[in-house]
Amino acid sequence: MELSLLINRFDVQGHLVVINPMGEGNVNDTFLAVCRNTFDEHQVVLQRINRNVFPDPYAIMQNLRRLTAHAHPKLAAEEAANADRIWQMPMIVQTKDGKDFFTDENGDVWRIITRIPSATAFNSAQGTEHALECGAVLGHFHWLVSDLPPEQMREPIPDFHVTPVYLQKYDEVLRDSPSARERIGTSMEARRLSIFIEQRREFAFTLCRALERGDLKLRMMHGDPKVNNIMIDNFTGKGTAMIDLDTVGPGLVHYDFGDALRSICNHAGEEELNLSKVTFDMDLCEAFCKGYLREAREFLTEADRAYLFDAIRLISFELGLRFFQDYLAGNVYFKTHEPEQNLNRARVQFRLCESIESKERMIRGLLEKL
Ligand code: GN1
Ligand code: MG
Repeated sequence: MELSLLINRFDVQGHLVVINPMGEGNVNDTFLAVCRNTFDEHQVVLQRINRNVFPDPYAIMQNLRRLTAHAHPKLAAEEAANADRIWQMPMIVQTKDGKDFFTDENGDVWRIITRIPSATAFNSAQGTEHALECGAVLGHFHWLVSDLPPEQMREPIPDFHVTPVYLQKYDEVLRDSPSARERIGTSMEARRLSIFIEQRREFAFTLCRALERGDLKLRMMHGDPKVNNIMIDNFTGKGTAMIDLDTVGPGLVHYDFGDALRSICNHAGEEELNLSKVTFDMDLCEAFCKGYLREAREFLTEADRAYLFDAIRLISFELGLRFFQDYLAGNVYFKTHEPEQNLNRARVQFRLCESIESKERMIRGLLEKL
């Protein structure tokens, strides 16, 4: 179906002027639509939910409805109390017949959300002030959802951040796919990554076991808080919103904390080919943690804090493992432009994981002092 016809199904004010692809997501298809009439303009974000990644798009939309119903009144109350600091969250734009999404003739689910205006999501950290704001935005988001009971939300992707499950998928692809075994057999780099994984098998269970023991408890998490999902106000430079809310669901806030840091503290980004450029930046880490703890201190327990270092180390390992597994499986999950891209993404994350490991004492010291 034509994008302009799709827009017409929704209750968007004004006439469509332009609709263009937007963002750098690895999963959903995202477009920015600008609609105008004589006296005003509305910019909205149209997305097709990737059914390959989100097996139940309706659950995603139900979650988004629950999340916004919970968070928007809290945001409004905050604004009433202090108009100097405005936090935002996108809003669902319904279809003309009052639904939260539209299903097309192929069974694809489309939805529209409002765009956070006058704000930018950067693809990499712009400096310590930016990193601090990113931390504050994530901390504030966790505060917003800290009283949303996890049992009220559905799991957007089964076992999305359960690292041992990715180990299992990796083992399965090696067991079941001769071409995956061949890749490891013929590429030295792939073999090196497989050894890297073997050396960290036990470690992969760290957060799950802490949850089983009851040291950590299930809360609401964002699920994908990388740097370009954090919006910064163009005028004030202050963080204003978390976007990309599809993965919000029950989990450990630790994965979010680690995921944000692994993306913010790596200047080289996820696609770097020169591994020597991939390191974990301590100044950005310190700034992020300050911003995060400013907002999150209230609900983080001592036990939570004890696992923060492991979280940073684990998420770079987990993401590297996910990229590598997808490479071995023939690139079926993450979008790619060339066949070795997921292999290279895995190399970057594992190098970052090594950098984090080599800075363990410094990172732990920092986390204790804050
Ligand atoms: C995917 O689509 P995007 O870029 O927002 C992935 C995240 C990864 C990220 C790495 C649902 O997010 O978990 O951290 O790529 N999202 C999903 O770039 O798998
Ligand atoms: Mg995402």
